[in-house]
Amino acid sequence: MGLDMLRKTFRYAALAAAALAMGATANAAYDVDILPPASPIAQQIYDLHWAIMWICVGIFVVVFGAMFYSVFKHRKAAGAKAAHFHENTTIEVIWTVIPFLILIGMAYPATKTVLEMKDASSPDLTVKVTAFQWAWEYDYLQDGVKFTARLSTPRAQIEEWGKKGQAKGADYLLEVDNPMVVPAGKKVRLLVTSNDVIHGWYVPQLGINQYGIPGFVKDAWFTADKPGVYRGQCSQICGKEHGYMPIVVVAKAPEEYAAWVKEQKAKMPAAQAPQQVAAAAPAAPAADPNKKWTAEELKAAGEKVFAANCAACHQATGKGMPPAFPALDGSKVVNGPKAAQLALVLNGKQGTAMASFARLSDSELASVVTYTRNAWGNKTGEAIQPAEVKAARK
Ligand code: HEC
Ligand SMILES: [Cu+2]
Repeated sequence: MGLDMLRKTFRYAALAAAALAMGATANAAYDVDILPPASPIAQQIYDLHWAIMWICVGIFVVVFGAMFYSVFKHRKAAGAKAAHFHENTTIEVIWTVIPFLILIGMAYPATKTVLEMKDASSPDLTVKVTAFQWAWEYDYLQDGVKFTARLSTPRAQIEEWGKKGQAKGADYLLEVDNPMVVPAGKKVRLLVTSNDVIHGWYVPQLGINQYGIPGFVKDAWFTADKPGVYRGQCSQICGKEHGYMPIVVVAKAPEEYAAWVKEQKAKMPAAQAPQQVAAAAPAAPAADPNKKWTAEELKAAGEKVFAANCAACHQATGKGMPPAFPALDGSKVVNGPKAAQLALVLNGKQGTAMASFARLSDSELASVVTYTRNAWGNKTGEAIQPAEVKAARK
């Protein structure tokens, strides 16, 4: 009788395990799983996730099986008599040692992965990632490429300002204007920091979720297994646009990556003309705030700065998206005294989406302000010099 019962219990347990296993396969078909890993660390995390999941399932089956069996076997209705005993050293040792071994068995591979995650040594390239409310800046330290990535889907489309049900792709909150591009198969080290509050650089398929903390530089690394597009988001609640600072990493074949770097570099000098010319000039140029730029130089550079930093809200046409984002074309502020406009761009406006742009360099700010004062229908004819920006910062 007892043996028979035991056999039955085992049969049920086996059935339950089979049902669970089937559930797991069905889940894979319905995409109930963590995202497919695309880097060695992500692969390890994925494997750990499932290995530990199955250990838990095993423990569940054994513990609940034993409980169920005992309750059923020793039920009063079947005439069971309770045994009276206190303490059983053997069983106490067993139920201490077995869980201990299980824990070690899980902690050992998990610790190995954590240590490997933190080993960002000997990378093939290093990218400094700076978080802002609400964008990411990527600075390729070796390749000399630097840009900002922002959500590219217009607000009007996200919030369906026009007609309801506007077409939106599946990734409409996971698209950026300038994705981070990396060579596939190479070890990329990230130096993650922040300019304002705590953010998190989180790309699940690459196995990274790294805090960006103001005043600290944290490192992380990944190697994208193969070319592809990997998406993520800021993982720390960092303010009201937290949900709108996606991350897109595009892994390309190394040759394509090299071509991309070349292309980016060709774009860079224009955007940074005043700054770079200053850096190239002989006598302590960076310290020479009196260098004057022509209005044309400033406007040309300003257009690029505007496209990278302002156009998402104020639009390339300068028409903005009223009422949320005012037009700069014809704006009273832009056509008014330049000091007031500069102060607004430098300090932002509390409580609105117009953030402080003090992080831009003096020459970037000078050029973008000059540009807006002389673009579209605005014709102030006034240029603003980096030296004026520098003075206004104080
Ligand atoms: C995240 C969206 C956003 C970005 C990016 C942005 N702005 Fe603004 N900007 C605003 C909003 C919103 C206002 C209106 C603030 C208010 O309520 O007064 C504004 C106002 C302004 C105004 C005053 C316009 C007026 O007529 O009142 C100027 C000038 C301006 N922004 C310049 C810039 C410049 C230059 C940049 C790029 C360096 C920039 N903005 C980037 C959202 C943005
Ligand atoms: Cu953030």
